[in-house]
This record gives sequence, structure tokens and C-alpha cells, in this order.
Amino acid sequence: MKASSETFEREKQHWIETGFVIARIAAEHKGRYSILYNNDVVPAEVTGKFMFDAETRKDYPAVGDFVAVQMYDDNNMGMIHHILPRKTFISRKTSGKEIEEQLIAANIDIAFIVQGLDHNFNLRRLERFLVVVREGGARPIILLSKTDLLSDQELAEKISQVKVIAGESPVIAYSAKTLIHIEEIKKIISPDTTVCFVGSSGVGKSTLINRFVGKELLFTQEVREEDSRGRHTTTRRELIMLKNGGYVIDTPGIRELGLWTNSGSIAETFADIAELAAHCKFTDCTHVHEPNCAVLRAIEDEKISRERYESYLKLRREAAYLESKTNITKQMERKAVEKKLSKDIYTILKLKKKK
Ligand SMILES: Nc1nc2c(ncn2[C@@H]2O[C@H](COP(=O)(O)OP(=O)(O)OP(=O)(O)O)[C@@H](O)[C@H]2O)c(=O)[nH]1
Ligand SMILES: [Mg+2]
Ligand SMILES: [Zn+2]
Repeated sequence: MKASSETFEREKQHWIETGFVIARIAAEHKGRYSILYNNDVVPAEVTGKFMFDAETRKDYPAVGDFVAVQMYDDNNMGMIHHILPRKTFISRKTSGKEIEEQLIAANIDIAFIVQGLDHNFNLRRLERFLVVVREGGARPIILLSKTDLLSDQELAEKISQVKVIAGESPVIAYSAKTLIHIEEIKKIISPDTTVCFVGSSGVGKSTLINRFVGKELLFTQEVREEDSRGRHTTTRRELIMLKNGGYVIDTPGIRELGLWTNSGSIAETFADIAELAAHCKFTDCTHVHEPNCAVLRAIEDEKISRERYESYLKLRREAAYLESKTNITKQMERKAVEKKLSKDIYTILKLKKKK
């Protein structure tokens, strides 16, 4: 589903030549959109044909999408005709029982995974975010907020724990209070780069974006003192253009990040385990009960923590469950189509008989 830059450019040219303009989805609210066009934010809607053709939620525009638009009313209103192919995206399983993909944002170069160094700190949650971000092709950077609440020693300890699981991804600890490392983060958002902030509520996503914008554009709110939990202050995803031409997307704090992924991005995030697997006795070793399993040995030797291993198993189970369910969904769709087809044939035959 990830499109190459060539495919994207080709489609973009096609729509421009057909007489449309290209705009970007800045926000969505109950089926109505705000689009960024010529540095202005303008309301927009999708056409009736667009709705008719859309089959699932992800056929609708997401924040960050580039869309082919017809402008009306002196460029004060847009009709969205088409979504250009997405180069990257962040997807999750919708919360609750439904098995459906939900797009958090599209066309993101870098995903800042923000975690608070207070009670929010949780390595297992970080692993989950890394899998989700890598799956969609964005480059993850881990931001640890609120260094001002820790001693130097506590900070060093936590950073080294995060580095164990970060793999190739950079880790930056900062404080929006003391401003340490804020400039370093800001420099990453170069012109024409799109970054998306994800993380739990209250970790400081909107606070940091306000620093980059240079004013209190986004609403922020204190966390609960007893457990550092946020109050779900941001309620919608929003794309903002910075003065330097970089784009930032703020998102509401995520309570439940269900995987919408296959095993590939899990192996990437657990590269240490994947590498060990090559040394297991059985090539199809599941690393759960087999003899001569290099992964189980590494846990005994304390080279890999049991918590990390269990997190790996949990994510793997979740991906396998999803895989089985989505196949079932596909099978059901196919059956429904077949059923409808045979019904149609039956009707035709009946009509013929009548004649
Ligand atoms: N001590 C300290 N507090 C911070 C820092 N960054 C943010 N905060 C505070 O954390 C609280 C929550 O910040 P927000 O920016 O609203 O958090 P958010 O991630 O946008 O939360 P949601 O919108 O609910 O997802 C605010 O009171 C901020 O002032 C930091 O580096 N240090
Ligand atoms: Mg916020
Ligand atoms: Zn094994």
C-alpha cells in the first residue's frame, strides 16, 4: 500500500493536467475537512461519487493526505475528488472489537514517538509504537520528555534502557521547561518534511509543537499529579505548517494502539531476537518450547530480558490473530460476492423462463 515517489508524482501530474489543484488535508471533523491550499486553510468536502466509490474507512482522506481538488467560491471552498497514493502512513486497528484499519496520518517522513520520563515511561509501550510506525514506512525518532523531573543519574539510566530497544532509531531526551535539546529537535523538521507526534495523553506533544510554532496555538493541560496521566486535551488530528515550510501533525493521546501489521515490522523492531533465531536448531523454531533454541538460551543468559521476550510474543500473537481475522474477513467478502452473483444468475434464469 506504500506508494513510491514516482507513482505519487505521476498521479499528481495527471490530476493537475486534468484541471485540478493539489491540496493537503489539514484536519477532519465528522466527514468535513480542512485543506491546506496556497498556505490557507479552507473547508472542503468529498464528492458524491467519491463517497459512492469508497468501501472502507481508509478510502476516505486522512490528515496529511494530498488530494485532487476543485476550488469554488474564490478559492474559499474545495471539493475533493481523489486521494493521491500514500507514500507512508501510520495505521492502527480501530479500538474495540471491530477488525478494521484506522489511519492516524498519511505521508509522514518522521514519527516522533513521545514518552514522558514520569509515570508514563514504559518500554513495552515504546516497542509497540516502534512496530506500528515502522510498518507504515515512517522513520521513528523517540523523544523522552520532562527531563527536568529527573536527576542526572535517573535520566542516564532510563536513556540507556530505551537505547536497548530503539535499534537504529535516534533517542532524544528533552524538556519543554528547561528547553534542553529543543533546538536539536526543531532542526529535524526541515522545510518540506512532515513529522507526526504520537504518544499517550499528557506526554507533552502539543506543548512541544507550540514551542516550534512560537505561540500557544494548541491547547495544553496539566496532567494528574498522582499518576502523570493526561486529560485527553487534544481531540483531533491536525496538520500545521511551520514558518520554515516544515509540517507537523499533532494527534490526540492514544489509549490503545492495536497493531495493524504483519510479522515483518515486528522482526525489525526485535532485530536482536530475529538475529538469534538464525542459530536455533529448528528453522521453524517458535522460540517457546523447542530444544536448542538460541532465543530461550539468550534469556537464560540474561542477554535479552524476559520482559522484552514476552512483549515480542504478545505482539507476535496479536499480529497472527489479526492475520487470521483479516483473511476470514476477505473470505467472507468473497463469499458475499459469490452469493450475490449466483443470486443474480438465478434471477436472470427465472426471467428467461418466464419469457
Ligand atoms: N515538567 C515538564 N512538563 C511538561 C513538559 N512538556 C510538557 N509538560 C506539561 O505536560 C502537560 C501536558 O502537556 P500537553 O502538551 O497538553 O500533552 P499532550 O501530549 O498534548 O496531551 P494530549 O493532548 O492529551 O494527548 C502540560 O501541563 C505541560 O506543561 C516538560 O518537558 N517538562
Ligand atoms: Mg495535545
Ligand atoms: Zn528458537
